[in-house]
Amino acid sequence: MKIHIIGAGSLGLLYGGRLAASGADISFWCRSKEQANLLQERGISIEEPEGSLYIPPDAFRAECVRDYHQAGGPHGGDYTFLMVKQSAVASIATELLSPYADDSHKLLCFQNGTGHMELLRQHLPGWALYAAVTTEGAKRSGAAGVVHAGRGTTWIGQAADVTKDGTGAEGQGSENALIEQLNRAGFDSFLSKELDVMIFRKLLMNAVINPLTALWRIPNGELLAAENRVALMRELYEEGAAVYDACGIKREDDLWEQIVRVCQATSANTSSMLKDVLEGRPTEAASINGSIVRMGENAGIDAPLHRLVWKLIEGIRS
Ligand code: KPL
Repeated sequence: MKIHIIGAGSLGLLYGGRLAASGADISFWCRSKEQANLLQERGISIEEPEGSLYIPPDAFRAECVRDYHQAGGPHGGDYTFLMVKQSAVASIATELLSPYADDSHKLLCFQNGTGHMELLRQHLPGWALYAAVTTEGAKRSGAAGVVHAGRGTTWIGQAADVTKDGTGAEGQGSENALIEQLNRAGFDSFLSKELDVMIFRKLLMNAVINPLTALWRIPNGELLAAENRVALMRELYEEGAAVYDACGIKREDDLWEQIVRVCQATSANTSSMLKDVLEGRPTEAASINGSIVRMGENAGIDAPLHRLVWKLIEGIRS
């Protein structure tokens, strides 16, 4: 299976590295030429709890996004994994992928938060779009290394308005092959028909875990280490759940327990929002907590705690 991976951050390297090790044909599209060269010189090191995994440079390709069009863009790939932050999705759609807007390719979108699927649908009418929701924990250890900081689950679901003619891509066969490939690479993966449930499940997980880890500058597991921290998590959870109920969004009865399990399974991980804060980058707070606030507004209910953590996070950088 040939997979293009746009974005070689912690999750991109983890998925691409393990997929390459399991025999998939992987091309990384990196933001900088320097990172592409480094990957191509050094290979990728993945630190797993049970030991290190080294993926030599001849097991994959790494190029700079600037060379994407010249190299044929998405052509020849079975799937393209979009593994950049929410904030980079608009420019990837308009600058990198728009020349292929009407072609029929398959794009798997790994972003946290909401809004990216609608935006991509607007810009890529011909593509089959899939949301990939993952609770895998990964953190960088240098430009060519990644620590697999917590095992999780990956759910993949196809957007309902599949392609512009409404026929979908090539049907379930290729999706099953993708799931098999991901499982061979060590990712516990499933196809889901409930795209909304999986997106909103992850949204509330991120809305509870990410801002608190970023404000307190602690790894995910530390959230559970003190009663007052758990109490605030629970308040964020309850407020988010009330917004979901007001909007008629289905949520599982054990969603709170799932959030606690994700903290335990990724206990050593630095959440993506904490990483952004530590590196002085814009965070995804607006599309995570901000998204819950806006959903509440539309349904006529206030979500003051989500608004507060969103604004506190944004204030760190202003
Ligand atoms: O999605 C994550 C993130 O950090 O954005 C979790 C699952 C919380 C892992 O850290």
